[in-house]
Amino acid sequence: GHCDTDDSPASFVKNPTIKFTKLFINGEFIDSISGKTFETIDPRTMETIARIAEGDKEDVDLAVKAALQAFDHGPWPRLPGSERARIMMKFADLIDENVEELASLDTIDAGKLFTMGKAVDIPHASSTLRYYAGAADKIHGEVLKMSREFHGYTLLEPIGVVGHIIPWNFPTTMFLLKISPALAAGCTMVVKPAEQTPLSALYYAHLAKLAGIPDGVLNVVTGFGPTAGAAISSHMDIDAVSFTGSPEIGRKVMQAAAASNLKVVSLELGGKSPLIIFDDVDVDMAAELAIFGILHNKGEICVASSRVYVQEGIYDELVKKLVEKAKAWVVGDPFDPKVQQGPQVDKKQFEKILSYIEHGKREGATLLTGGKPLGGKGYYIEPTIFSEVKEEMLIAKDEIFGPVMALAKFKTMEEAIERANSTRYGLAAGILTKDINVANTVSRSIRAGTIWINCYFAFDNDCPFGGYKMSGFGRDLGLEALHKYLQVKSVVTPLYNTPW
Ligand code: TXE
Repeated sequence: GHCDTDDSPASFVKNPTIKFTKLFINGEFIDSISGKTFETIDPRTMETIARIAEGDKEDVDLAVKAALQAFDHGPWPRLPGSERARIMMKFADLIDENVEELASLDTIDAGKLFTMGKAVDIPHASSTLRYYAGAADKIHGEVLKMSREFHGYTLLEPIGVVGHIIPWNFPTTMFLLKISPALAAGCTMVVKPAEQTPLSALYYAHLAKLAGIPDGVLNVVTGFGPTAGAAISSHMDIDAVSFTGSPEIGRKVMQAAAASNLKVVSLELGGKSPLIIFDDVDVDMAAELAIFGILHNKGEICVASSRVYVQEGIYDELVKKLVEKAKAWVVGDPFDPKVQQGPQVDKKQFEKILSYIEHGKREGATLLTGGKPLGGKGYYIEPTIFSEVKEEMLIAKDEIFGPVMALAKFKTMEEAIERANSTRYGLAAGILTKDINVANTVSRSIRAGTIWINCYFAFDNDCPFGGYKMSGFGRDLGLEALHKYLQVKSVVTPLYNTPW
C-alpha cells in the first residue's frame, strides 16, 4: 500500500543544496558555450530541482581537447600505477565521507531509495574505485614465445581518450563502473550522464578534483543524447566509447563510431532476464527472490527478473505468495526508510510502463495484481504481475523497465531452457533449484552473460558483467573491463644478431 509517513531522515538530507550545475571541463565548472540550460526534475513532485548547463557539440569538443591534452602531455597516463592508485583511493574515501549527500542527490534526481543508496549503491561505488585502484599497478603484458631468434613482448597501454555515455537508473553505480577501470588504465575521458540524472555525476567530478585527479583527465558534459551524446560517439579524437542504454541508441552509437573514426565500442543494452524456479525449492524464499528481482529499484534495472518461469508442481502456491508479497510491497517517498519502491524516473518511463501494461491486458495475459498508477503526485506505479504470459506477447519480448512481472508455468527443464532462451536479449538469468545437475545443465544452456544460481543481483567488482545477443557486447566490472581501456602493443627485437 501507499505510505506517506515521513519521519526520517533529517530535512537537510531531504533538501540538499545543489552545489554543482555546470559542465566540468579541464578541472573547472563552466557554463555551456551556448549558455543554454535544462531542468532536472524530481519524480516525486514532478517539480524542477535545478537548471543544469546544457552541453552540445562545441562543449564536447572542448572537453575532448582537454582530455587529449591530458592524455598526450599530462601526468596521468605517465604516472606509476601505484600513484594513480593512491589518488583513486583518496577519491574513494571522499565518496564515503559524502555518502549521505550523494545518496540524497540520487534520491531526488532518480527517485531511488535513500537508505539503499546510503547503505549499498554509494559504498559499492567507492569499492569499485578501490578494486580498480588495486589493479592500477598490476597492468602488464607478457613475454612472447617467438618462433625465431627474436625477443618479443607485449605492452598494455591506455587506449587514449574515452567517452562514457550512461543512463539514469543507477547514476552513481554507472558513473563509477565506467570511469574506474578507465582511470586505472591511464586513460582520460569525457562522461555524459543521462539528462534525467546529472546531479551526482557533477558532484563526483568535484570530488575527483579534490582527490587530485589532474585537470582534463575526467570531464563531465551534461546534456541530451542527440546533441552531447552523439557528439561523443561521432568524435574523431575519442578512441573508445562505452555505452549503457537502450538497444535503439546502442545501434546509433555503433553507427556513429563506424561513420567517424572507427572507435572501439562496447554496449550494455538491457535485458529481459528469465528467473527459472524449479519444484524442489522453498516456495517462500523463491517468492521473496522473484519479487525482489522485479521490484528492486522499481524495476528500472537492466537485469530485472522480468520473466518468471515456475515449474507446475509449485505454481499455484508460488503465485499466491507472489501476489501477497506484491500487495504488501510499500510504494511511496523514497526517503522514507519503510518504503520499498519510489517513483519511476520520469514521465516518459512512467507512460511507457503503463502502455505495456495496457498491451498485456489486450494481448490476453491475466492481470493478477497492480496495473495502475498510484494516483496523486509523482510517477508511482503499483507492483504488477501478469500470468499466462506467452513468449510472443510484447510484455514477454520487450524490456518494460518497470515493476511488471511476466509469469509463466513450465513442465520440464528442457521446456524451461527453450522458453528462457526465446528472447533477443541475453544479459542475465536466475535458476532456483536444489538439484546440482539441473543447475549445471541450465546455467550452461542459457545464453546470457550472468547466471545467478539460488541468488539474484549477486554483483561483485570481480564479476565481469555484460550481454550476449542484443544485450550488447563488452564487459563492465572485473579485470575484463580493464581491457576495454587498454591497447596491446607487440614489441619485437632480434635476440642476438643486431645488424649494426
Ligand atoms: O535510453 P537511451 P532511455 C532501456 C529501458 C528504457 C529504455 C529507454 O528499457 O525504458 O532503454 O530509456 C544517451 N547518441 N534502458 O530513453 O535513450 C542518453 O542521453 C548518443 C536500459 O533513457 O538509450 C543517455 O545518456 N547518446 C538501460 C543514454 O544515451 C544518446 C538503461 C541512455 O539513453 C543518444 C537505460 C544518441 N543519439 C535505459 N540518444 C540499461 N542497459 O540498463 C540518447 N543518448
